[in-house]
Amino acid sequence: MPTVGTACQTVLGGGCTLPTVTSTCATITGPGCGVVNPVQWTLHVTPDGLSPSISGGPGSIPILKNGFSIKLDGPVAGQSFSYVLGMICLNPQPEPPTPPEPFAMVMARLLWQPADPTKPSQEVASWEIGPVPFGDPSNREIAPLQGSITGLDLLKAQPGDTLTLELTGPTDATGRTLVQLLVGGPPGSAGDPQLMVANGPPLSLSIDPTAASITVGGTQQFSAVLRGADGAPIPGAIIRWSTRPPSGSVQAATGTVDQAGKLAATGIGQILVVASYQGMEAVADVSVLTPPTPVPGDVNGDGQVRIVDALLALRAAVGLVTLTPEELSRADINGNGAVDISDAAAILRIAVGLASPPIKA
Ligand SMILES: [Ca+2]
Ligand SMILES: [Ca+2]
Repeated sequence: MPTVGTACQTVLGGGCTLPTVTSTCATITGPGCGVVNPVQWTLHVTPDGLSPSISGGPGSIPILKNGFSIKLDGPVAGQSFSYVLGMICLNPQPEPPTPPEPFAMVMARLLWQPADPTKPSQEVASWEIGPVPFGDPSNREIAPLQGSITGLDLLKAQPGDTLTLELTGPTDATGRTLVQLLVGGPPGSAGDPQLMVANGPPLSLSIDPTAASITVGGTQQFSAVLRGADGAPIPGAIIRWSTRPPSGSVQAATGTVDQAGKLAATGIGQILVVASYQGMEAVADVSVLTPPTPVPGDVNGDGQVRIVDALLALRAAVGLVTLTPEELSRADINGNGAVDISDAAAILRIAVGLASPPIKA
């Protein structure tokens, strides 16, 4: 199992195309390629909650008891997480006590609420943040407070579960909050409080089948399985499906894959079907071929003209079965647009070797 990059990805299977540069995390694909990624989620704290991306302008919100939540869209592997929170101390006091007391401590809790209402909310971590130093509110002195917590296990978290960061701050004698949280601003700035969750055990993604050959107009169902470090499947992962052309000079096929993993091919060539999960990919290589030339008399389309084809035509001629347009085309030997007794007889003669099949344009 080659490892690519610095603990970026571990490659499973023989079909992976390795990048030439291995110093950075690169996209690794290939037919049947399974890529293992240590998943990492960066969640940004916004006034409305946790978000994978930042929205809104910079601002600050008072911390009294604030809950910032996000609904997970997939399982999260987690053994540790780190946090960076930009805190502002509202300093209403004329002078801090001497020596300064760490008066502005903030309690933080990370809660996991399963979507299943019968399962209780679990506290996965709790810690104290601070002391938030005194600052001049007009200067907005920001204390970026950071740390990490280990021992989380969110591997069993499922899509639809909720992760909540709860911050509780102190108040002064009048009940006014003493600490604000700076939110908004560019990623990585002091105004971008964030949690990095799920720097945990690797997951792997596999696709089945890893290669397929279908004809234009045909479909192929694919499935993808996410596995944990122990190899056990993790149900409920939301896999994204897409296609892309193969690398190289081969002809690219056309087709679309739906979000249930079913490919519908519309043009001949090669096409890659890609299952994606949190930056991981598993890729299948698909050949899209021209449909075989229909053989006149081969009503059931198995490639041979046999007595069973004649019987099928006979049953269609007397109205016992209804043929598909393709079957009808192959059964209509005399080309009159319908299946009749004479077609059945002609097919029978072909089947027993008394006649040769007509050449059909
Ligand atoms: Ca046949
Ligand atoms: Ca006919």
